[in-house]
Amino acid sequence: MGRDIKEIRADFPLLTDEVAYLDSAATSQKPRVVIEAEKEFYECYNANPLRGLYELSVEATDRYEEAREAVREFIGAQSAEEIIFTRNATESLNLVAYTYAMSALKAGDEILVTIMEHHSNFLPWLNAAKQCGAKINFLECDADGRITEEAFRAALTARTVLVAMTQISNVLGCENDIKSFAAIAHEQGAVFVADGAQSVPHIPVNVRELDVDFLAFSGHKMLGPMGIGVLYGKRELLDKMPPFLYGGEMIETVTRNGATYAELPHKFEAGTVNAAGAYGLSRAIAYIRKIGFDAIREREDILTQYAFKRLRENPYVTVLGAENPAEHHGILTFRLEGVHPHDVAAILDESRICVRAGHHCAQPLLKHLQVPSTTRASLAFYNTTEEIDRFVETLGTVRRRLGYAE
Ligand code: 7TS
Repeated sequence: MGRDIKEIRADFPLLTDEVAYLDSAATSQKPRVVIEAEKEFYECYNANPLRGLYELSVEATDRYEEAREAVREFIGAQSAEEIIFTRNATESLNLVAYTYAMSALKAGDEILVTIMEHHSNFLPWLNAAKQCGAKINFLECDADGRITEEAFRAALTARTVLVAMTQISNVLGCENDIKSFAAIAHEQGAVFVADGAQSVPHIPVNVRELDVDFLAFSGHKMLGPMGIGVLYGKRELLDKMPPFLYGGEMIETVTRNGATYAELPHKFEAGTVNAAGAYGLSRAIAYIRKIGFDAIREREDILTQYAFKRLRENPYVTVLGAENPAEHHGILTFRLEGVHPHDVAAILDESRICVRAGHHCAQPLLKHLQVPSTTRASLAFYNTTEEIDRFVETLGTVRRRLGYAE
């Protein structure tokens, strides 16, 4: 990384020595340039975008559309019309479920999801399947999160209409080979929906290279503001899909008993949009680009390796997933023998160490792995080995504090 970690941390107002923030998989911290971008939008460009003909509204529109172009370039989409702004990955996935899936599914059709999906990439499909009389099939993984090509081929049937799969698991940190799975799904004529919520912030994701039909992700996990998310969709699919939400800004003409709808992407962006959020996201993308994915990956790998090594010093800690730290993308989900994860998180919180405890919105996976609930530390490039030391050392006191001999 070209820049010193101290300098990088100074870009993030909340990253002080007091707090050890180890919950970036839930939401990342924000650099000052992103926080200020939202303020700048409201101070300098605020008007309702896409509506007014006056200069200020045109400027607001320009900032919004520039952000769309920044996202397009970032994920390698062919055209900006394939980038739909939503609130978050959850809304992006629901958009596809309510529009594409509900129009395409017939009774007896099948949707294939993996067992490791976040509830946001499972419940929209379950709901669509129930509404249409379709069936959900599960693709199971092993304890390391691995899914083989053979298992995938075996789970696909002639009736599989759609496959939904995360690129990186928010619990195990493992990466699915989206490119291969999407190609196999296409051979069978199924549409492939990738959940990029945990991958887009950490690895380069190119939708044309992966050849996915849809990709969903959230701005807030990739240094951007909360309340802005993205759905990428292939133009030929988006064109055929009915609108998701109805109202202002998504129409061409409206009569007493009908309407024609706006062109892409506006067909899917009903009501006043989150232009300040989009502007903030474009600044987040610029920040990530400046640091570079090579440097991000290198640093996150070093930190993950270090955290693994230190956690292994504690004989009561079991880390879920692969043995190899490089397969974790900064995600360390663990159990501390004899202690409820909520107690682990509460004790760590007394020392201002932020981790997540519970089921991580992936209950089917925890059930499959036969793990009741866990604690998760998730790292980003801005973390330090000192924070990891503080975390591991405090974790080392938890059992004694709860009355165990060691
Ligand atoms: N998909 C994955 C893989 C996720 O990890 C999350 C959020 C979502 C979808 C939903 O994102 P949202 O921005 O729409 O909420 N994951 C987590 C997590 O692991 N801890 O808190 C939120």
